[in-house]
Amino acid sequence: MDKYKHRLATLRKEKGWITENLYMYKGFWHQSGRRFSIEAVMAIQDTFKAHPTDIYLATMPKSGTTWLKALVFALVKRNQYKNSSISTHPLLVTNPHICLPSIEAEIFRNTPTYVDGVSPRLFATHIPYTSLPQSIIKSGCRLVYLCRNPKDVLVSMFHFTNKLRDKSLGLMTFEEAFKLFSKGIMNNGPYWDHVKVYHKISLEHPKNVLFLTYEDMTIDTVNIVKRLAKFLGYPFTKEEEANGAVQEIVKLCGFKNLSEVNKHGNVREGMPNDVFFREGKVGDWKNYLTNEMSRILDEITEEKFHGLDISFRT
Ligand code: PAP
Repeated sequence: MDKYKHRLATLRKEKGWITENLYMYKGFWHQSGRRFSIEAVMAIQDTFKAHPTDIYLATMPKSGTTWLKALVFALVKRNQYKNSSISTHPLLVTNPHICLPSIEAEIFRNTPTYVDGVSPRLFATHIPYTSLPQSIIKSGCRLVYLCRNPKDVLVSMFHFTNKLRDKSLGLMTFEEAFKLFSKGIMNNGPYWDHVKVYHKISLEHPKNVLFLTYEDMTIDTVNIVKRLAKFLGYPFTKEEEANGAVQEIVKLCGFKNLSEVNKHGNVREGMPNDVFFREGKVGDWKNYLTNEMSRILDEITEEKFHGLDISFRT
């Protein structure tokens, strides 16, 4: 990580959420000195090599990453765990972030899991499309992008931040979170730019990039899971559908089940399993945003997404 430290001095800096500062790199804000950081992005660009059979899940933080990781892991590995006793399924004993790692965390391990990974290798990332290593872009692999209503992302990130924030920074107020978010300042943000680039790529490469929303996944879970399975090359057979295999995966990966499994323990030191499970609902923002805050975010969203077919069901 230290190898990239000297580059930070030349970058624009802003107030951070979980960490003291965020740095602007290739049009996006990144924290420093830990996983999911500017150093991770640089190290990945330098060393990571994608395989054409890889599957990537890309999200802005707090857009449903944990849920999507669970669903994709369960879908792709369903035959592997078909005959094991149901209680030994990894998702019943382990956090989805362990089952399906993020490259920004793996890159700093002594032996990253992807070194000997069986095909297809499954990875997640919060890295903006424009900063992904060329090998991911050019390898022809499949990528699922999941986005969520910005107001719920803001609220979710606000809570996550106050659970994990450096103690020296004190608690963040919601007003502070709102101000930073609406200026685009958040790790991997601006939110709108992150979404827009992946949306554009999904239109240009529909066979390689699938664009989903958390809201559709919540409202229409079974159909979205079937669509996801087909896109990834693991469609459900008629027999599986008749036997309730889709519903089984939906239940296994549902908020109720995963939040129960992850009540205790840690993903790693300082990162409790339960920090990824809060409400799991669409529209919790109504409990936090004033009318004025809501109006401002609506205006920004309308302006940024103008002419694009990006909307969030309620
Ligand atoms: P990450 O990007 O840091 O990995 P991510 O999983 O995207 O976090 O965000 C957590 C959000 O997903 C939480 O939303 P909330 O704060 O509004 O409640 C969390 O509750 C929600 N979440 C986690 N697992 C599920 C699930 N199985 N179904 C629906 N929502 C979920």
